[in-house]
Amino acid sequence: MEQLTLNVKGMTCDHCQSAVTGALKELNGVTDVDVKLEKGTADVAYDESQVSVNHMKEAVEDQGYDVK
Ligand SMILES: [Cu+2]
Repeated sequence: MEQLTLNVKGMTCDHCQSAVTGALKELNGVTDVDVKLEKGTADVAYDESQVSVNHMKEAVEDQGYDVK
């Protein structure tokens, strides 16, 4: 199991927070997500054999946010 923090740009409210959380939790291999609205971060625990970092970035970008 791996852990990383994505920097997510553009989240402004609770809706954004749940959109990002939901997009990440939908991915196979993602086991835990903690999105911090004020900090603009998403802490993700995941199984690296099932999901890649690029996959996570794409999922968040598909919701309309930028990932650094
Ligand atoms: Cu919002």
